This record gives sequence, C-alpha cells and structure tokens, in this order.
Amino acid sequence: MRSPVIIALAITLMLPAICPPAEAQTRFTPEEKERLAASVRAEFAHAWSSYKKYAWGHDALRPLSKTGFDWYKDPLMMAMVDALDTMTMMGFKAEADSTREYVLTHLSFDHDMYVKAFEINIRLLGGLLSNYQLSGDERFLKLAKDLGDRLIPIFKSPSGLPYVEVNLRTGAVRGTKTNPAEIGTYLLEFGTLSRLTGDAKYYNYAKYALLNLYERRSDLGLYGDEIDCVTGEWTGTNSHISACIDSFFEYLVKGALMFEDLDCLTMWRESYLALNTYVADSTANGLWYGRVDMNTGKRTATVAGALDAFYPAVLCLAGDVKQAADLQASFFRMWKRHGIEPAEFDYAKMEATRPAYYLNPEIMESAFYLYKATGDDRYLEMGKVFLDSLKAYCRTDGGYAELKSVITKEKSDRMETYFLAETLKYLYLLFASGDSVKLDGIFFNTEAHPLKRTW
Ligand code: DMJ
Repeated sequence: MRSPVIIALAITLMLPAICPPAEAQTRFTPEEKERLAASVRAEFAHAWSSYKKYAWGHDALRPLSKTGFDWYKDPLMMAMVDALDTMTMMGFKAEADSTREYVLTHLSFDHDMYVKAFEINIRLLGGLLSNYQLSGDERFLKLAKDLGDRLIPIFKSPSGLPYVEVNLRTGAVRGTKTNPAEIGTYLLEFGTLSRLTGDAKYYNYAKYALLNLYERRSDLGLYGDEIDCVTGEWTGTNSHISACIDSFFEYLVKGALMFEDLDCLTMWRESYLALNTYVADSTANGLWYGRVDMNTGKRTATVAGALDAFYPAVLCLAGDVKQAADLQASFFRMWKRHGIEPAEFDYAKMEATRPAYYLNPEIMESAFYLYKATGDDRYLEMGKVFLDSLKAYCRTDGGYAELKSVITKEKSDRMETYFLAETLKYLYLLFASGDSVKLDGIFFNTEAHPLKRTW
C-alpha cells in the first residue's frame, strides 16, 4: 500500500490519470507485440555477442574495426555492467549468470586514474545497485559501496557543487567547469546506496549538491549550462532541456517520487513552470523546447535534439501527459525528417544542424512511458519505426554502429554502452511491458538501470 506522503506527492506532481485517450486504437495484437519484443531481444543478442567476440574485457566495442576500446588506461567493464540487467530482464539467464560471475570476480576500482564521476555513477554505480537488487548477491553491494566511497571527494568543493573528475585510488579531484546534469544526477544512485547500507551520508552528499545548484538558479527559475564549482559562478548562461542540464530535471522528479523528498518536489515544480514559461516554444512545426538566456528569458536558438527527447518521459512521470504527447509528436517528426534523429535539429527550419546519431535511447524511453500512461498504440507504431531504422542504418555484422550523419547515413566506429543498457531495454519494455516484465516500485536511473524502492 502506498504511504500518505507518496499519495500526496503523486497528487502534487499531477501523476497521470492512466486512461487511454479517445483516439487510442488497439491494432497491435499480443502476438504482434511479442514478435516485436523477440525481435529487439534478437538485436540485443547480436550486439552483445559482437561485444563478446571482438571486445571482451574492454569497456566498449568498435563495431566497424571489430576491436575493443577502454575509456581510461585500465578497463572498468563498462559494457558488461551496463548490459547485465538488460540481459537479466530479457531472460538471457545463462549469459547473465556467467557475465555476473565474471564481473564479480574481476571488477576492482583500485586504479590510479581520473574518471568522469557522472558517467561512472550512472553506468557503474547504477548498474551495480540494480544487479544487487536483481540477484541478491552481496558482492554487488560491496562493490557499489566501495565505488560510492571513492566518488565522495567530488562533493567537497568550495561551492558544494561537485567536481567533474576524481582519481579512483587517491581521491584527488579535478575539473571545475561543470553543469547542472553533472551536479544533479547522483540522488537516485547515492540515495539507493544510503537506503541499502543504512548510511545516510551518500544521500546527503547528493542532496547537498542539488540544493547548492538550486540556490544558483536565476530570478526566472532557470539554470545555465556551465558553472564553475570553485567560484560558484555561471560560465554558460544558455538555458534548455538538452545535454548538460537534462537529467537534473529527471532526478528532481524521480527523487521526489522515490524518496518522498519534498525539496525535490519544490525544485521540480519551479523548473517545470519556468521551462513552460520561457523555454517551451509552440510553433507551426509543433511544440518544442528551444534555448533561452537564463537571466532574460530571451530566445537564443530554435534547436532541439536526440538528447532532449527524454523530457516527455519526465513529463509523464510528473503527470503532464498532454504536454508529453505533444512534445513526443515533435520528436517523432524530427526522427522521420531524415529517417533517424540527429544530435541537433533546427525546428524552425526542420533541418539537422548537428547530423550525428549516437545510438541514443531517449525517444524510445519516452515512447515507453507514454505507452504506459495512455495505452495508445501510436507509441508501439513509433517503436516499430525506431527498430526498423536502427536495423536499416546502424546494424553491422560487428554489432551496432553510430552514424556520422543521419543525412548520408555514414557510420562511425563506436557502439556506446548505453545502447545495451538503455536503447534496447526501453524498446524491449515498450513491447513487452505489462505482459512479461513487472515494473512495480521500479525507478530507472538515467542509464535505465532499474532501482527498486524496497524501503
Ligand atoms: C545516457 O548516458 C544517459 O541517459 C544520460 O543521462 C544522457 N544520455 C545518454 C544517452 O544518450
């Protein structure tokens, strides 16, 4: 049973009335959905077996040269940890068992190297925690605690805004130019670590970073996209929902729901209103969220992109399903304009301005949340288009490749690990949810690692 606080939170966040809109059609039979889920599962098997064959032990796969690469001087098993819970959820039991054992016997964080704390947190700490909850194996929690402890030095800056990088062995920190996404995307992982270990310090550090960022919002309630964590001064004043800010909003909503945190709720509501007032842009080409100056609210650009497509999912969780559906319709138009979505797109001209596609998951994630909220088959149709485009333009015999350009469809030699953690997981869940996968009490971190609210 839900606690009164959660119910109050849900009402205040305007959680969706989960009823399909009148125009919802049910043209996808359970068999068709099952067939699509199986097809995504087969693509995961292809991408994963390519990683195993050509890049085993390395952080990630280069699908064209059929080699592996590492982010830093020593590998941190990025692909394995990122992929493991997807494998489990898709029912690849034997594969998950052997990968789990390999990770648990080989992964160590005692390396003398600087790492990007944000990425290590969302991919590795998130992955370790979800795999602990899925398997019950205490060794995952031990690794997660060890990693959490090694990340803590980033929070000890003069402004209370975390540093960008930390040396995993020495705890030395560096990188002072940071941004709201890198400051505000710790609460789910650190909060879960606190709840699972009984040690409140992890939650408190992540929350302290959020509160220090909130203190630095503009008078309009907006945030810029670069800030110095030593001086606490903004060095980039562009405000938007895109890269460098995006998951900060996501963690406010999820933090409010997952931990019943009323400060997160207050911070979210202020952002939600400010974004609607200044950043949202209703145009002849549909609803978009562009770029504005954080202090004046004056529009600086009419661009959006692949990463921005996380926002309909967040709006769904916060209960604004109408705005979520309108925005997703715009992103789907962006996808169809070139047959696959670009990193950046001028929505006034309806043209790609940065034409690369990095196998991003956000538009699939939003389709998944919208389908859950509305039951409208249009989101399954979208998912089918996404899957067909991925197979047509990004599939190679060595795995899946990113695109240098969605216009020329020229490939580049990289398969980001979030393709295994997120892109294929959300596509799978879109077709399989409600049938074979139980998601009650689950909150996905920004890398799509499922964290269960067990408290
Ligand atoms: C992922 O690593 C995370 O979702 C992050 O928050 C931003 N987007 C990338 C994938 O596009």
